[in-house]
Amino acid sequence: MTLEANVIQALAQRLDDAEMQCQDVLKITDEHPDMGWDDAYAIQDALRAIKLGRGTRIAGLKMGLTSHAKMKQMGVVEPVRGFLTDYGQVPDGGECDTSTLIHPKVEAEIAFVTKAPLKGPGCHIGDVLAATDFVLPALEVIDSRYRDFKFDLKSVVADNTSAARYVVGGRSRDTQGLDLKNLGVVMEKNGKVVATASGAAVLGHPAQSVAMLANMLGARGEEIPAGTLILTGGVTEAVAVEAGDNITVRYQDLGAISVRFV
Ligand code: 0L1
Ligand code: MG
Repeated sequence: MTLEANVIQALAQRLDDAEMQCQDVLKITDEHPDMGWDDAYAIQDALRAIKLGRGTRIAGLKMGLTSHAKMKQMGVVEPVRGFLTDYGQVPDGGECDTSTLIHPKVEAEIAFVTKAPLKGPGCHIGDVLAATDFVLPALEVIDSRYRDFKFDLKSVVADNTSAARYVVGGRSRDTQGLDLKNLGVVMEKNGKVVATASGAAVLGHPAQSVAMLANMLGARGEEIPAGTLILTGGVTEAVAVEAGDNITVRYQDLGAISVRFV
């Protein structure tokens, strides 16, 4: 760690204020170019503690930057992880209020809900599938608190990986008989197809993302508890949205989910 505890706390407070006041800020590595990954996750932990302190509940976990192409582009060897909040949930078919966001973008994702704890190191796809209760179609609304979405990876980790809102719904399915790797996804914006993908876009198989999360947490002596909702990362690119847009994502074998931006 290179940052003092009071600096970590102040940076977390700055990011929470930016989110709560919908006011963008400059990426924090401009001020702290030598901060490390431990500092970045310590700021994310402090951000979580600030939210918990005012009564927010943690509703799940997320992985970000899980496509190999995006990781290569960003020069990282590992995806990033963050957390989901209770206030971030938008019902399937519901409205997402853009006045509470800075510059939202949507990503189609596949969500897992666990029925048994998962702990790394050594966690693999087989462990994940055995510990999965069901999978759900999901849509994440990301909203970087950094001006113009301009950040580096350490800044984005501190900013809870741009987590903002999410929708889960559609048809929940047991993973038995479901080909998650080849599961097709079509995203429509205002009735026009804007992105298509398959589950393999996430680390070759979306369960690999959950395994990686368990291994990342395992390195800290933590685990994924039973009953955890996990967003595994975008299968599609992130698509910018504004008030008036309707997003529908259709999933092979998992139904469809939609959200309207107001
Ligand atoms: O959920 C994600 O994949 C987002 C990770 C953070 C990077 C971004 O905001 O695009
Ligand atoms: Mg995402």
